[in-house]
Amino acid sequence: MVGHVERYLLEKMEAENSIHLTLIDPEKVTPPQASSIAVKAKLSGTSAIMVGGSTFVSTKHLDSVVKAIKRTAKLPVILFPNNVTGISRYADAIWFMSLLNSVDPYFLVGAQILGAPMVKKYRLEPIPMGYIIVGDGGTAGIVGKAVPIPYNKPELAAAHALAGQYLGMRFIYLEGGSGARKPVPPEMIRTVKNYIDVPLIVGGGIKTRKQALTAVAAGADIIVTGNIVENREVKDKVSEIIKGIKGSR
Ligand code: 1GP
Repeated sequence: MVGHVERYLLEKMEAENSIHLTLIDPEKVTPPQASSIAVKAKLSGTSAIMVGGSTFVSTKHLDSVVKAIKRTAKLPVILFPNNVTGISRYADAIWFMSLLNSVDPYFLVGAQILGAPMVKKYRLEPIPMGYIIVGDGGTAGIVGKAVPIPYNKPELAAAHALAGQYLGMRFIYLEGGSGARKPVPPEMIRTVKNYIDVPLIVGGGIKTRKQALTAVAAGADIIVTGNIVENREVKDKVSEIIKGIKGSR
């Protein structure tokens, strides 16, 4: 059941310990901008491109963004959907995710039921992932009707993560919220990592090499950055973060 993209990620992690994924929010870019960000991020050593945002984007625009990235960067494109409207037939894979601390069944399993037939029809590779919103939660927390787990309750995040693993999710994502003032703290990452055996993804508010290094040293297997690629310094910033990741273990 493990598909090409998941195998690629696992092999990369095996070889490099920790890896970096670049998140592009289709609402914030034109297709040429997305392609330029992805090409620069690839040159800096990012392993794949995630495409998704917290609010609505037209499928037509999403398709154009994904196609532009695929054409130029030639890296796997993994959808990071906030709803069924985040599915594009042109991507390689999709984080088939459940927002584990949402109070709304729609974000736990409702959107997934609506989206599953489309994932099959488009032959997208589903990668099961448990998504947990922590800290102040940001836009994703509001849109997903989450009860964000406070940073000082790492054992609660760990309980959510372990439940996700026991339910069969093959990745766990600790989300501090895009543009979070404070990234997920190392104590929370460490506690969660000690509980689970599946790869741990950490994102939200990581802007510097030091923050990336701290997250990886605490146990993050995959670091996701989004906001920092939305400005002109994309290459420098992503290189800096990746140097932090590679110099860590
Ligand atoms: C958001 O975790 C990601 O879903 C990335 O966050 O945009 O703050 O890098 P940033």
